[in-house]
Amino acid sequence: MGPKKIKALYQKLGIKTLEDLEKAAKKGTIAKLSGFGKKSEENILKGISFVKGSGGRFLLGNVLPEIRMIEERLRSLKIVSEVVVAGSVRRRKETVGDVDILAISKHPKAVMDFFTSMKEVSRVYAEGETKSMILLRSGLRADLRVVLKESYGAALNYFTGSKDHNVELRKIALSYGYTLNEYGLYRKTRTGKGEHIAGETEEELYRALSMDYIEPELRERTGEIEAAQKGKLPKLVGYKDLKGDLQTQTSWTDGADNIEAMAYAAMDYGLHYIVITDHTKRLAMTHGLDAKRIIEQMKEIDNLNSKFKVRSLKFQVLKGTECDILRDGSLDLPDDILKKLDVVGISVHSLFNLPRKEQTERMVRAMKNPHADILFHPTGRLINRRKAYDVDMDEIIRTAKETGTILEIDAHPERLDLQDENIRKCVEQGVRMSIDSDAHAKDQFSVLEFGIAQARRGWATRADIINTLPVEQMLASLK
Ligand code: DGT
Ligand code: CA
Ligand code: CA
Ligand code: ZN
Repeated sequence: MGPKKIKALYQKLGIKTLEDLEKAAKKGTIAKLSGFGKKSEENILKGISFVKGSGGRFLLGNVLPEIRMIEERLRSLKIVSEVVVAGSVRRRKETVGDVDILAISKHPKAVMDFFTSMKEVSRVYAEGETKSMILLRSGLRADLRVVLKESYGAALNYFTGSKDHNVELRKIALSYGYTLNEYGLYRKTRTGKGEHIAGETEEELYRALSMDYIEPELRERTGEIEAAQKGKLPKLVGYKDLKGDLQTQTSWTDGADNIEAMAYAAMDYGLHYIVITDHTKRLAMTHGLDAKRIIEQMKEIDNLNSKFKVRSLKFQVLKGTECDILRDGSLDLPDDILKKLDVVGISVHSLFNLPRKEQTERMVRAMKNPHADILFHPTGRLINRRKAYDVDMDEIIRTAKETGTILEIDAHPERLDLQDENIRKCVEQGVRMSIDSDAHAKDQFSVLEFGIAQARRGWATRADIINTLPVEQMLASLK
């Protein structure tokens, strides 16, 4: 809903909370307001049930900083020789149910006391010798298990999951006459718990099961075990492989910082180039750029690049746009302007509810524009908040292949769009992607990590991601 509708709901019906909104929509009072109808009431109810259905899972990007702080603090204890966060966090799943921490220590009681009395703890559900469970003030639940060195790999493997991955590994162990549990891999014997085969490290565990090591991001039981048995796992794009960022916004529109500040922040982050992609005029609330202002912006970028040269800084700012796709699939800037830009990103920011066929045709037409280089956040979903727009993704991926349009993996923790399943399809069909921060401020480049994680979950290698390339090669790989 836009500001006008929100204002009407607040002023005319006194709606302040999600509950108020749901009650009013169910009673049918919203449909009677001017500017609303039966359809908008239905959409409101659909939206509410979607939010409620997200089941209280936390966005990885929102909780990882706190998790890392706790991890670091445990690691710094002398009595702890190793600590790692397992579970869905280690698999870098986009949302997290709870946190599963493992530590090696010979003094479990002292570690548990430390853990349960941290300042972030709001409740202690259980404190034991080997396992404790707490609730953090942030609402997140965390479990800590203390294990012995000899079963560390087996425990790590077990508590990293996914459950489906574990179940399959156990079956394979059985087929070799072994048993696998969180203490280790054992050969069955007639008496006792069996002969210990492996368990101190995950690497030796996978080796003992005759397969290659499987990265945590792949452990979702989607073919990774078969690939590991055949030695056919991809070499995943690495967390330090990005050389540039192809989507950033500045104070020219709705960003917080100017171009120069964004450039220096990107340099500090270790990048070699960024593309400035401010919004276009259709997005009036962001003060989107028209042809005249984008030409001014290009001059500013030229000047900045000259300044960098004088200072012998090997960093380049590229000219770009996040150009709105209009209702009919035409673009919000004329072709003679798009032609002058280094990188043209296109995105849907309006009419999310078009029928599937119309939405698909609209996007396909936009992708066919010879200047349209990258389709930004291709599905428009916001995790836990908004579903993807109804669009035929197979058709979008086919069109990307046909036209040479890059599909973006927007790394914003709430977007992660493309998501893993679609990334995997792109990888299989040879459609290349970019991983971009969509930064709106200079401290937001760090979200790139989440885009890379999502790419890895989608089996992407370096070759699948164009901004792993140096700037000239990246540009040469665009339409
Ligand atoms: P979450 O917390 O919902 O984001 O997802 P996970 O994967 O962290 O799941 P969680 O916290 O319930 O359990 C952590 C890991 O422990 C899970 O990934 C695999 C393992 N695990 C939990 N329950 C079972 C089970 O019943 N069987 C097997 N084989 N493994 C399990
Ligand atoms: Ca978990
Ligand atoms: Ca758990
Ligand atoms: Zn923006």
